Amino acid sequence: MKLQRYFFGLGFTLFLSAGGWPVSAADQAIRRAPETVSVELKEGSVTPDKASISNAGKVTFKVKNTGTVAHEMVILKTDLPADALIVGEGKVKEEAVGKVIGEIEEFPPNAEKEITLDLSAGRYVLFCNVVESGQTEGHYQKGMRAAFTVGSVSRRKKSS
Ligand SMILES: [Cu+2]
Repeated sequence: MKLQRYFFGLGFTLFLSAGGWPVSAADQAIRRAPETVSVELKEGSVTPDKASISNAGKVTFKVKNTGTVAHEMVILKTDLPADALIVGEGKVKEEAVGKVIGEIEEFPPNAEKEITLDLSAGRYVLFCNVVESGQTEGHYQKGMRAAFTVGSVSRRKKSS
């Protein structure tokens, strides 16, 4: 029948213009392109190439130590500002200030490590929790920290 063929043709055209098999919004969220965040670690700083990503999901952190001593990177979920984490004996008290989602253990200069994490929307702090022997201040206190945001989380006012 002519009309049936018309509808079949129309349906097929819509199918193609929609990009193939339809997927639910939830599936699309899971399948969003994997995010990659490059991070540079060195004495006094943690520098991600982006401070936020727009959607929750898998994130690969490619972390390079461009400093001259060993560093590590902790990914902590917390609502506290990056520079306001509680410190004891030079170290951030991780369990007291948030939830550790992942960690790249201490690794040497000129090396690169990566970690892939499934991050939910929210605020994070990326920091190094190394304390060199004989030092009272850890790398975190010396500036090795950066805020990182996932999803549409309202901006925190900058403390001045
Ligand atoms: Cu460090």
